[in-house]
Amino acid sequence: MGAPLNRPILHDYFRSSAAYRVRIALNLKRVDHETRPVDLRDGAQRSDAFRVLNPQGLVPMLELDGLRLTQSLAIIVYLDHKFPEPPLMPASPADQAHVRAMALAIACDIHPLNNLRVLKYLKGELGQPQEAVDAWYRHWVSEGLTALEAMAAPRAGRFLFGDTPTLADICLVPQLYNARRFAVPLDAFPTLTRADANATALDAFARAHPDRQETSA
Ligand SMILES: N[C@@H](CCC(=O)N[C@@H](CS)C(=O)NCC(=O)O)C(=O)O
Repeated sequence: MGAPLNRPILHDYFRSSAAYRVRIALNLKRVDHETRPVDLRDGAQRSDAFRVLNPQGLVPMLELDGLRLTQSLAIIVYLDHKFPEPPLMPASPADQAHVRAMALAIACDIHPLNNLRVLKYLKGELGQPQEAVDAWYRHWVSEGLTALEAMAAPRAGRFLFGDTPTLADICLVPQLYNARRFAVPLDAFPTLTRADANATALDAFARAHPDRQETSA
């Protein structure tokens, strides 16, 4: 049976950190939704059927309000407008710029360099050994997190900015999950690991964890 009319549909992959961000936001906003897994290991994201939904061939993709929303940050900003509580951004434009800068430091400057298709290209077409691919991953994550630690530290509280979770924490938690999978040392990032620990203690973040998804394997 199909989803009830107007029930949002998240096209998701349990280990995708961009999809993980959207799962967190949907949970924080308490948006009831259906999940449709797209198995990136099988290349399902590149199928013609999926490219009709997202021409980029990437997850996440959210069907909501008759829209086909793509790009995790665009999706989350849309959710934040449509479901204002709890807000994912601080009130003042200056604080918003700071939170957005931290989120973008992850989503634009760390994550794209380490995406599945980038790592596969390094190993496949460019013939790099697995150790080189792992070194590439760790290099860009460590460099990016070092900058993020310096950005966040002066104004962090329990979370990356202040004492409530924002868009920046929504990007941080999946990125640190990934960093741990690739054994990136995190000792030099006390602000980031504190925010991560406080966020993952929240039910909305915990339920979005890859190991808690039905299709995780
Ligand atoms: N900037 C995009 C990134 C989306 C993205 O890279 N998704 C990855 C999973 S985290 C994906 O679908 N990869 C498929 C592939 O590399 O073939 C967003 O934030 O939504």
